[in-house]
Amino acid sequence: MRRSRQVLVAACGLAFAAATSVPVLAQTHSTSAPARALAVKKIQADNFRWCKASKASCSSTEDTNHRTHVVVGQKIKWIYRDTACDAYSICPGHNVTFAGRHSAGDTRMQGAVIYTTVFHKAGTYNYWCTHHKSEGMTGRIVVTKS
Ligand SMILES: [Cu+2]
Repeated sequence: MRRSRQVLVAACGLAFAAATSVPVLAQTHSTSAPARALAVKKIQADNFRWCKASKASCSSTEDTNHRTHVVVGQKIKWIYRDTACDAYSICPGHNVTFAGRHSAGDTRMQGAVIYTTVFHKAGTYNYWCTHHKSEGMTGRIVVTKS
């Protein structure tokens, strides 16, 4: 009995994986569920720039106006990893500032989250660090519906 139940569960799992599962999930959950199901998009602050958290480091020449694509409801996290900023005793750290929202303040601690946010409307949103905007520490979040 137990074995046949396991086989049934495994078969259901395969059938579920083979089916176009995303639309089914979207239909069976409430409107707040997709935000939890989506992977968190992580952006790092490094070399006085913003770039993908999966990169070893940001490029001070390539990552000005760094672009990040997310979908509506997807959480975005900015993480401090800037050893270049650490090397300057006068570096204030970094903040994340949009025209209509911003981090609570500056962050200067390895691995710390500078800011977390979610966009509920599709569009393009520019952001920057107020201290280093003029040096090129600027980015853009492109939010699409799906
Ligand atoms: Cu900064």
